[in-house]
Amino acid sequence: MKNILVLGAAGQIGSELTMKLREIYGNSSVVASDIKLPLSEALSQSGPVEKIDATKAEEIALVVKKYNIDTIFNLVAILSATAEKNPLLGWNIGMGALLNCLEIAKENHCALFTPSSIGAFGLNTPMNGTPQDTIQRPNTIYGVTKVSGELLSDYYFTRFGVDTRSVRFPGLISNVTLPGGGTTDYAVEIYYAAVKGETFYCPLNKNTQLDMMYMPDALDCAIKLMEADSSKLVHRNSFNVTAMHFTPEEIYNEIKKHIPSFKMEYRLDEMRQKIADSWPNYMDDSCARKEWGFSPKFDLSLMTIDMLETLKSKI
Ligand code: AKB
Repeated sequence: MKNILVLGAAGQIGSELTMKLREIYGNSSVVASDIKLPLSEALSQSGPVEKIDATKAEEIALVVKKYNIDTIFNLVAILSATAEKNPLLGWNIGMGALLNCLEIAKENHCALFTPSSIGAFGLNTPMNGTPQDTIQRPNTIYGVTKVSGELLSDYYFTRFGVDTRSVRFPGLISNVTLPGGGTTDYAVEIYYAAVKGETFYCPLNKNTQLDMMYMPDALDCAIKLMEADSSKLVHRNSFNVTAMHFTPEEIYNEIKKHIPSFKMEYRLDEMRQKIADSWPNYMDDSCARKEWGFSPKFDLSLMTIDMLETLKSKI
């Protein structure tokens, strides 16, 4: 990777991935873009910034040519719960941006990273130890776009030789930019409530177990996959990756070890619960570990220490 374009740089992943890429590959080599400017001070002051609406192919193409881009991180998506409220928007944004990226990557010989998600699975997928290759019949529009995206990305690789790579991210927990409209967002919001001394109202029931990952591991994961030796990749779109799995009750109890006065109550969000119930309890990510050395560092306990320390100094 020499010249990199990040689409969706203002988002939960983009805001941190852009800074990490700049640290590794040099500030001027990483272009941060989003549909709305200005970006944060950190992003705007550390390197090039461009305004791009990723559903407009010509806007991406212009920037790809201007900076001689060889790698695109396409982080444009509407998360599961928001997409479910506006399915057409979810489809148009997710698939529109992806198709544009695939075509532009084909024409300009770029490598392309596009996250998939645990949302690419559905009710008839094996829930425990979900295999890399298994039934994918999601019942959400978010999941439908993710499966379609995986298939299209593999198609562009086999048909046109475009270097497409992807992972099925679990819920991502971070302390820089809040996610928005996801089903797993509760696992971020709970830390903010704990540090602010507020009662947390959990939208999922106490037994809902889901895969999760701390943002530093998610960033390493995306970069490591894009740097991986292509001849070792048996799979491409997309690899199961996970770092931990827990229920709301388990994360609550972990936080209580540090803040014993913290209180959580359950206030179910029916739509989010339905979505979460259709996702795996935990995935088998052995292919990612074997094919490109995926190895996350943070478990629930280490992540909780780091999240609480960081948020205490931030809030
Ligand atoms: C969501 O909850 O929609 C996302 C995801 C797991 O893809 N965080």
